[in-house]
Amino acid sequence: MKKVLLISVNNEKLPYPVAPIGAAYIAGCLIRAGFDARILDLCFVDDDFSALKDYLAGYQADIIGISIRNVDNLTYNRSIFYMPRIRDIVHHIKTLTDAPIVAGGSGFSLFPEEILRYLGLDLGIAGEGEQAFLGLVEAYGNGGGIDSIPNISIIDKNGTFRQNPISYSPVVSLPDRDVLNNAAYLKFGGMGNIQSKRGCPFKCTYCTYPMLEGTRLRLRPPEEIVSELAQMKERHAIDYAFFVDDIFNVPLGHSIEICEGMIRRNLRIKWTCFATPYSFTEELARLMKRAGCSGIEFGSDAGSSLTLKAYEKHFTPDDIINASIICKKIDMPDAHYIILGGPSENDRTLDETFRLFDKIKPRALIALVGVRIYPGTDICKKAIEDGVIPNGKELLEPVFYISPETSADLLLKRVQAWAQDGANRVVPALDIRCDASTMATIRKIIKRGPMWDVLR
Ligand code: B12
Ligand code: SF4
Repeated sequence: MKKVLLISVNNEKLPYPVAPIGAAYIAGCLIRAGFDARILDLCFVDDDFSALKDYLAGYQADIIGISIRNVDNLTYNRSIFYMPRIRDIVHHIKTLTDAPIVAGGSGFSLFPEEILRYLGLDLGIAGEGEQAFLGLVEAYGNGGGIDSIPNISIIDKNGTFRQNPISYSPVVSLPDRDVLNNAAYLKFGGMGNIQSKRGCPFKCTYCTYPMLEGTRLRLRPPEEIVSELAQMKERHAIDYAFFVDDIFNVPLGHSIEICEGMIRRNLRIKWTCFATPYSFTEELARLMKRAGCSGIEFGSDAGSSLTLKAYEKHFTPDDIINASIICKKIDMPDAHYIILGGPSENDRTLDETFRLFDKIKPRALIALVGVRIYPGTDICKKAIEDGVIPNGKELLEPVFYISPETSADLLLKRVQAWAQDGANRVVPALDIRCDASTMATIRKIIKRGPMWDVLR
């Protein structure tokens, strides 16, 4: 039987360690097809090289998959670029085995060519990995060709990069959680992760999610999701979950059905999710609360209608106010992510944004400064037009868009002054209320779940 080793290289522990559910999806698919698939998770190991050496000495894998979730931490001014460590890991694996190495994961999918070249690899899978990796494993050793397998990224013998067309499977399968170290994630403040759908139909200018998951929503049956949650609790003692959907509350009917199913089964699992203020209703909020939701993270982005339009958001400042009023009314903790300094941002739009969030006073306000620029996004084109980056700029190492109508210095000064003024304001770019020692203290108070809940 062919042996496949998936190596999850992510070891970021902030805001909490995140279990490699993507690799678990791939493992599930391979195991169901009759292969021996395992995960080596480097999140909690002290020494990457010895962990690799020990594991590969005991498990002679025929194919190795590297799961690359994060390229960088998306934080202007406090940027962490994770790739150099991943390159060292790949180089080390090559000294231990001749097995072919295939790269994949969300980070990889955003930069397939750049990452293959950076890591010195010639094979990867961009986007969803289940079907493509299964096809590749089946082809390997049987002399089968891989040209017709979707999503494959290759650097050929002449050094030319080729990307097979990206396809999104109509049905989302199930991850295999037996191959995950669930207990360690729960111990260190993490949660179980679950996906109720894939895809996002919106087209916000900076966002990579529709590129990763497609623009068409692929919904899983609500009953299946509820059963998966029940199994997570019974089999793996997971009592806190995060819906990793791009947006939980779209489409509304699907999220309502999931909550109703959770209430019927009386799961007693706490959970959180990302939501949009668009079409957020009191009925849904109440059901979410009854179903165990302990806090909602809204991707609100800005309080100024001009900035929201510039991001091509699908909602207005009134929708944000409405969502916040609903949360207050039913006592649901709400965190709003805002992105300061995007296209058309100036002193006036900043004032509008600050004013709106001063008025609604959410439990937490997480303010990102600057917009991480990714290839293929509209903001990348805008950044070139506005002269923020030259055409052809390499973007693997993080580069941020800051509106030419303001400047990084000015922006940071204003944000600093504003953030001091409210205990609910978190600014990663300035280490305000989210530096490592504050996070460690909060983690002692909040055993699991998002740490912003502690802010008042
Ligand atoms: C939910 C989420 C979060 C939640 C996670 C909650 C939880 N408990 O799981 C929270 C809010 C905590 C979070 C935090 C962060 N996140 Co986040 N997050 C996401 C999101 C929306 C979904 C991730 C997910 O679970 N997807 C579902 C799984 C099934 O998909 P997947 O992992 O991509 O796996 C598929 C493929 O990639 C592939 N695949 C995966 N592994 C492998 C391996 C091989 C060999 C192959 C062939 C294929 C393959 O197949 C899988 C199945 O189809 C993504 C965006 C997105 N839509 O993907 C961002 C995303 C992953 N996050 C990102 C980042 C950067 C972060 C943070 C660093 C931000 C920060 N500063 O806090 C932290 C890091 C946290 C950590 N400890 O690692 C980036 C990563 C890219 C980058 N720029 O580096 C993404 C892509 C968003 C973006 N900007 O584009 N995140
Ligand atoms: S920001 Fe949210 S709503 Fe907009 S495209 Fe991305 S995931 Fe979809």
